[in-house]
Amino acid sequence: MATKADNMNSLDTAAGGGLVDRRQLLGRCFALGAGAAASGLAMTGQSRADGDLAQWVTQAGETARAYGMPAPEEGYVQRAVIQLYPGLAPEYGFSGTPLQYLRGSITPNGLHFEVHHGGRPQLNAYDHRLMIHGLVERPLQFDLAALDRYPMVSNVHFLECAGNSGRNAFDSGPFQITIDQLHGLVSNAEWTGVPLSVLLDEAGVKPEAKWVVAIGDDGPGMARSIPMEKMMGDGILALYQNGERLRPEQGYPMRLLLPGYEGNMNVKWVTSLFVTDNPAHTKSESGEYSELLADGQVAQFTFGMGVKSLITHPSALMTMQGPGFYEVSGLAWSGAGRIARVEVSADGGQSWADAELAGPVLSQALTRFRIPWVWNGAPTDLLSRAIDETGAVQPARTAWKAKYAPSNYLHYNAIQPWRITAEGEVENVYL
Ligand SMILES: Nc1nc2c(c(=O)[nH]1)N[C@H]1C(S)=C(S)[C@@H](COP(=O)(O)O)O[C@H]1N2
Ligand SMILES: [Mo]
Repeated sequence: MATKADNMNSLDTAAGGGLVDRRQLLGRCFALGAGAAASGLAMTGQSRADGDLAQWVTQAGETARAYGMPAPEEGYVQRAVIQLYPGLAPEYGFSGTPLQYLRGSITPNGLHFEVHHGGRPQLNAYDHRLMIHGLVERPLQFDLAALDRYPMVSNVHFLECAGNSGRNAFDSGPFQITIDQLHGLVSNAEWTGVPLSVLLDEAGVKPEAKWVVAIGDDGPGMARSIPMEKMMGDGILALYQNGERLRPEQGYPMRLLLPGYEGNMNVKWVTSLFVTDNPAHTKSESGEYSELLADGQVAQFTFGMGVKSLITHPSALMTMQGPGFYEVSGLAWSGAGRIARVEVSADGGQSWADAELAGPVLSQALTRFRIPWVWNGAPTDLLSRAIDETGAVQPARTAWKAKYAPSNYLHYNAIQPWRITAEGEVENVYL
């Protein structure tokens, strides 16, 4: 059998720093497992060094259970809970998806990120109503039972908070925190629900109606004005998340799902859709979610999230297991459509190679990318850069910063470099 050195060091590189074309891996021996002869027999239940069978193969196992849970060994895979004002307002906070532990593209429901401005309301789903009123022929009211009879669609889409990754905008950084804390306010789910066009058509939108003001049934009264074209286009009244009912954290029993639009417009626990001819300029859209630009102007309605990618593996505060083979893996997405390409650099941006995209590549959805890498043990910087189907390219941090006033941290989508030190530590850096 070929040795580790024969195999991994003789690969032609796809770009500098040891990036490899995936096709070259066919038939190669990775030599990452432990030799059975050298390390002794595995201590599984069936084959133990002492010849005894373990208890779990000689006795009946656990019975079937009504709702499944992850294995106890995986119990550490949890959201990173962050409270902005712990003593003062514990309900204003969020929890980040642990991207460092996930290797696919769908976010399990228990790990979908949360942002609550006033905490998760303790509402009763059976009493909950959605009202469509304002500039309509027939004001309508729906409960969950009525909505369950409507035709539905199922689409996979990412959701990202406008403030995600915002800590990287601060010059007081780069902060050495794990990726769930830095970039965890993005998740991806299959959302099932009733197209908003079906409900609005039934109410009969008047010709002069151009906007819909959506309000949630929680304390802070999240209210956002949404263009009628978006509502009538691909907007969904989501009732299900990855096949089961929405989680309470995600707006149970019903929320808006506006593909590609900044998180806060996806109003949770939605109770009112007020049809108007003008935007309402609510607090959420006049101050809270508007970006101060470099020239002193304010961008008020920045609905779509930019093209973005992150290497999740390896990522900040991980420790490499020594030189040799790794798969660099991450996520890319764009509010404007499909991801066309993700380029990865293993030499600080001097050279780039295309990563493989895990298909099907869906519009406005997280897309997993992967590329083989042989790390030679020397310090280097790993970067990824996404390009979407409209041709938009993920910017470098300096280009992103140049667009905005120094205080802005919203819509941060710049390239994230991870520094690999000689000791194999992974650090957050600004390039
Ligand atoms: N009613 C209501 N809707 C809301 C919020 C809220 O606090 N109340 N938070 C918004 C914000 S800022 C974001 S980023 C998304 C987060 O959705 P998630 O918690 O399901 O991930 O919900 C949005 N919808
Ligand atoms: Mo948000």
